[in-house]
Amino acid sequence: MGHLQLWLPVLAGLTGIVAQEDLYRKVFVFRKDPSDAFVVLQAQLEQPLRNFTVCLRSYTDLSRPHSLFSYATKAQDNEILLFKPKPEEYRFYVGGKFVTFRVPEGRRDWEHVCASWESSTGIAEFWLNGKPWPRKGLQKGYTVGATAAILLGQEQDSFGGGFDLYNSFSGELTDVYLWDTGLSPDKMRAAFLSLRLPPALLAWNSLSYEVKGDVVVKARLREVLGA
Ligand SMILES: *[C@@H]1O[C@H](CO)[C@@H](O)[C@H](O)[C@H]1NC(C)=O
Ligand SMILES: [Ca+2]
Repeated sequence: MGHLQLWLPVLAGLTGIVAQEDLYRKVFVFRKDPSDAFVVLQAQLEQPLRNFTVCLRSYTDLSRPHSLFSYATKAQDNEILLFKPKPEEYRFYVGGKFVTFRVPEGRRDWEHVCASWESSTGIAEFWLNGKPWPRKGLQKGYTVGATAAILLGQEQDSFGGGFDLYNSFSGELTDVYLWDTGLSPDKMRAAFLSLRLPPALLAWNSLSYEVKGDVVVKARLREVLGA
């Protein structure tokens, strides 16, 4: 189980006891499809974001649309969103706008994604299994709000709610990180390879989270570096 701390969340409406835990070699199993379950993540955000990187690893056999990472503010439900409308496409939203990254249809294996964004240029990077895709751009000059509801498993259409069960995630998620910087190519590779990473706003090895509904923390069944 590792190191466990209990503290009270500050986010109104998402109350309860939050565990802070080292989830090394563990996964969240979202057991149902469709599902109303989700996991609330607590990040230490002190100021709006002008740069960020989000990374995670997922394993699913879903072919319907599903959300991977949903960061909503009161002003914008799709403030940061990683969404997979179909197996061969990722959508990366910043401030309600999105760019699309077409990917080979998965081999039904673990997929590692990192998406980063930089306000000064609007450049969005998308890395799949340690490899960068052609960069795109959106929302130059935008600032991502710091007061956020950050959820795994559901796509928010309002702050902390407004779920469509047919956009829910079903399967396994692990290695979730959020940084307030754009990661260097070396660190993007390190995230894919599960190597040492810079301090993060959300880090899998000290994750403050709260499970809501049918989500189970389990050990990994095998190594996840499938690519
Ligand atoms: C965001 O990234 C740009 C480009 O790397 C950098 O110049 C800027 O200082 C960063 N801003 C913040 C607030 O971290
Ligand atoms: Ca939404």
